[in-house]
Amino acid sequence: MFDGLKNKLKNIQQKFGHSITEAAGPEVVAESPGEPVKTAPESVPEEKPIREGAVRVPEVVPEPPAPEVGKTPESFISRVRSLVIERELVISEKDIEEPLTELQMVLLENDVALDVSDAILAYMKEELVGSHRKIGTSVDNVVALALRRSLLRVLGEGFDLVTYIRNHERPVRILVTGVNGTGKTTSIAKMGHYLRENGFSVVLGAGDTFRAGAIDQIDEHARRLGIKVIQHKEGSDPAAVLFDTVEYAKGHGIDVVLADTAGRFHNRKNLMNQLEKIRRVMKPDLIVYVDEAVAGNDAVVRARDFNDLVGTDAVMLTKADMDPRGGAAISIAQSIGKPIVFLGTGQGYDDIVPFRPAAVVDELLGAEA
Ligand SMILES: Nc1nc2c(ncn2[C@@H]2O[C@H](COP(=O)(O)OP(=O)(O)O)[C@@H](O)[C@H]2O)c(=O)[nH]1
Ligand SMILES: [Mg+2]
Repeated sequence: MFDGLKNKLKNIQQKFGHSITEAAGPEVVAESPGEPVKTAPESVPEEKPIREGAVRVPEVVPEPPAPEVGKTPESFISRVRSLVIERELVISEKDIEEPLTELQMVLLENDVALDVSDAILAYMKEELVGSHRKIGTSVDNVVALALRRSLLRVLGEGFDLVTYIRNHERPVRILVTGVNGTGKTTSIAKMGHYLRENGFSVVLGAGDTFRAGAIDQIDEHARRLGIKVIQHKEGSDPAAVLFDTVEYAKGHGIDVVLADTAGRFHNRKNLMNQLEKIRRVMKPDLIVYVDEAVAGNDAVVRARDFNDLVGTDAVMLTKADMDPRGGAAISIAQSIGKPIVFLGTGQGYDDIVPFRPAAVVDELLGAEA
């Protein structure tokens, strides 16, 4: 997932590190390179391989290191010093101008929306420009932490569907919207499976009545999962099917209604009118907009469009498993101001991951939680 962007971000972080280290000069590397080493080995943190994004907690002072065979304490200390900021590090905007421009290029090349890339750059400046006093933290870690925080700010909070349902009156009515082929019906099946595993009962509504194949498709998913589906004939009014689905849920004490819809109609205006009618009739508690991560910026533009026209409460991004760029996943929440609820990560029913911003950033920066 997002491998292309991940590798580019690794390079960019190194560039930030170089630019900052160069600008800061010998101060960062050592207090005074020629001077005898004042610090005794006992007080120097143990050297650990520094991984991008791994933030060393300064308070944890490990056991004094046993000098390695064949290595003098001096060479050990100087190696540690080269990784550690020994005193206050002051970063000016000019110091990071070049890597910032490169970062923006990388973000745009990977389909991050322009306004979101601007926001990330502004956050990076906010995080980095100024003075840092982080004894025991390497320049690389200052950069990694800044990038981590900047990305977290644009990713938003996510949306915990299980908690939402727990705190909500039943049945919870979830309407799924989005254009054709993005994975709506598959995602409904996955959500049904996920919710049942979390202890909720579910009924599906076959609201894509535009073609017979769509009804057969959701019916087949429901059969395989052993979930009830309410369906009418091809060409019937989807609002009526979904009304019946809600009535069924009420009558049978079902916790959640998952309502499928058509992604296309005779024309766009008709589709929007149809969705508007469904909304009036079934009164959804949540409208989940589905789009595919691989569509990149197109997904962001469409999401904005659907949000403006029929409303959206949360977004599910499918096909994240096929997306090397990650631009839509990074941009969509900030662009439309609505959280991502799930990522679709494959074609199996288990390939659904609740969207946890911290986990996505860990994935992007190759770090542990
Ligand atoms: N690789 C991958 N394929 C997916 C994912 N979600 C859906 N698909 C596939 O996308 C295609 C279209 O899905 P469908 O549910 O019919 O889309 P709909 O027209 O929006 O209802 C199907 O072949 C699905 O198996 C996903 O997360 N990853
Ligand atoms: Mg469908």
